[in-house]
Amino acid sequence: MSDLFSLKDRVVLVTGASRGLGFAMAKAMGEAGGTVVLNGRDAGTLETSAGKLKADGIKAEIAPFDVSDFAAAAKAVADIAKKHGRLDVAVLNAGIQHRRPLLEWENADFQRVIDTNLTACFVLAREAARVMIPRGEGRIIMTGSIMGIVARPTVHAYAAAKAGLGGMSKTLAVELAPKGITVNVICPGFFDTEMNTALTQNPEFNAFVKSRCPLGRWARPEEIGGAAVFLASRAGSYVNGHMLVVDGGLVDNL
Ligand code: GCO
Repeated sequence: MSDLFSLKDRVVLVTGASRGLGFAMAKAMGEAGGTVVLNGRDAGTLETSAGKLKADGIKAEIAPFDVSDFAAAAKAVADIAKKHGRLDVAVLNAGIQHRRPLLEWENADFQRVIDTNLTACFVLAREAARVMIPRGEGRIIMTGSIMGIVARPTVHAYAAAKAGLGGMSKTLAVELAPKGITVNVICPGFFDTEMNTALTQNPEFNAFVKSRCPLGRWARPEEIGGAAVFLASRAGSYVNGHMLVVDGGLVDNL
C-alpha cells in the first residue's frame, strides 16, 4: 500500500474495540501499520480480541476502562501518552443502544446512553487534545450514525447522542485545526454487528434494510475499516469537520 494510507509509527486508541465496528477499525488501522490500543470494559474479552490481531502480525495493546467512568478514561489517555510518548489518533467509538417505545423510557436510561455515547466522547476528545496539542498534530475520529441524520422509532437517546456528536465534532474541528488536529465523524448505516442482533434477526427489519439500501444488504463490519484508515492517515490530512456516511447509499434512497 502506498505511504498515503500508512499508519506506520502511529499510536491509535480505539474505544469499544473488543468487537463490532471498533474491532474492525482497530484491525484495519493495525494492518495499515499503526500500534492499536484496544479499549473495552472487560479485560479478558479485550485480551482475546487483541490476541486475534497479534496473530495477524498487528501491534496491539489493551486499555480496559469504561468510557462512562470519565476519570478512568482521562487517566487511560494520559497513560498511553506517557508510555508511548504520543497519541496520534483517537477513535471514539464505544457506544450502547437502548430501544424502547417512548413511554417506557426511564430518565436514567436516557442519561446512561448520553453519558456513554456523547459525554464520554467529549471527555476523551479533550484528553486526547491535551496530549496531541504539544506535538502539534493529531486525529480525532468519532463513530456517529445515520441515526444522527435520519430517524427511526424507539432509539431516542442514541439518536440524540449521535446528532450531538455531529455538532460537537464541528466545534472541536474549528477549534483544534489551528493546533494541527482534525476532528471527523464516521456515520455508519446498518451493520451486521452484535449490537444489532435484535434487528438482523427481525425478519421485517431485515427486509426493510435490504429493500431500502441500494446495495441490497447489511454492511459487514470490516467495511468500516477503510473510512477510519483514510481519516487517520496522510490521505485525510485536509478533511476536517466532516461527517463521512458509510451506509451503502441508504439515506439517499427515498
Ligand atoms: C438501531 C441500531 C443502530 C443502527 C445505527 C445505524 O437500533 O438503530 O441499533 O445501531 O445500526 O443507528 O448506524
